[in-house]
Amino acid sequence: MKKFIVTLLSLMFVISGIAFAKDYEVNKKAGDFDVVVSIDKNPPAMGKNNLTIAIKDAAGKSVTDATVRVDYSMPPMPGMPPMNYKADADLKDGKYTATIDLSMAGSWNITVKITRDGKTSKLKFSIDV
Ligand SMILES: [Cu+2]
Repeated sequence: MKKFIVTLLSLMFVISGIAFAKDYEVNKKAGDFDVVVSIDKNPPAMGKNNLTIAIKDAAGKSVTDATVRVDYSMPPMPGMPPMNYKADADLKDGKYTATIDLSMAGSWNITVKITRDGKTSKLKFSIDV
């Protein structure tokens, strides 16, 4: 009986582990683009978080010829100056990837800037760390 409970518990652990492993996902428009931003930590955590940014144009075609940058910032708090960082995204397997390093717990504002043909479109969201 004890063995059965242990098996059951470890099985539950595995199942919840799988449910937890799903990326944090933001699905939004940036200008005419449909953008899906996935973060490999869910919820996003202090330290390094890897972002994958999938971009589609109005026709539903993957965009791979853009320049993508991620700006991330924390608004000023008492005793802390405003923090602003940027990360350039690289194209990998048809998607853009960037790593952000969150140095502090709290609310962070993320802006994804997509530049193509001299025009920049932005997408904004915030995360709680
Ligand atoms: Cu802060």
